[in-house]
Amino acid sequence: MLKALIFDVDGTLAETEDLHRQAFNQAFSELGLSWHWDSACYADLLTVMGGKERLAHYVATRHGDAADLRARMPEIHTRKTAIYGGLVSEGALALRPGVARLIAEARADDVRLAIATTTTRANVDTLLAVNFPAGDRPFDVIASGDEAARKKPASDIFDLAVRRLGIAPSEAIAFEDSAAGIRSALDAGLPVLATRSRYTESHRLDGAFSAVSDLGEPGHPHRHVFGVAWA
Ligand code: XBP
Ligand code: MG
Repeated sequence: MLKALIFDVDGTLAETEDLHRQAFNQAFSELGLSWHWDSACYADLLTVMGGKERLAHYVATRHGDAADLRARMPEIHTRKTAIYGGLVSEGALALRPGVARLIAEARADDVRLAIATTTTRANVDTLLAVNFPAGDRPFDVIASGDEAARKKPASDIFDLAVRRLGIAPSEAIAFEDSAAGIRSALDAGLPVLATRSRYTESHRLDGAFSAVSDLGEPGHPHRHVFGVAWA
């Protein structure tokens, strides 16, 4: 019996990655760094999950892992996160098609809702704040960022979400947009429904039991779009 839906955030709940990219570039500029990540560069860097880890990978592979640059990474990522929060709030970043509908229907059927994401809790809270009223946040469980010892594709963050839900992985469905996220959810024992996003168009979705362009597919009653009746 389906007891919970577990959502990834970036690329799944909302198309956030280009705002992350813009926030990184604005932080670089404000901190006097001449770096600029265009879309193609960022798509390549997105193979590394986690903004801090992505930054470290960039410095190590493009700047010889220079000690002075490595020492500045916490400052850069903190500034980036602050800028990203402003961009999401200002732009009132909307949820992807069908997400709000599915969340409302799950709640109506007492199917619990959780988040399992690599991004920071601050970023999750900002996205939820612009999409749900303060007193009516739909997620029972939020597992995010550094709560997991290992970032996706390791299963840690989905394992944590399942533990906090107090259910068996087979009693939930995970929603993901990236190959690394699908791997993470599968290794946590979760069936996965994939919804490719702008930066994961080229990703292989091996292992997902279904892949749709987005959750707003017209004409698919939610109970059957996944081939899984939920109650
Ligand atoms: C996607 C990520 C995150 C974001 C950047 O997370 O890998 O690192 O790209 O956010 P998910 P941070 O798809 O699991 O939601 O800079 O806060 O890491
Ligand atoms: Mg994602």
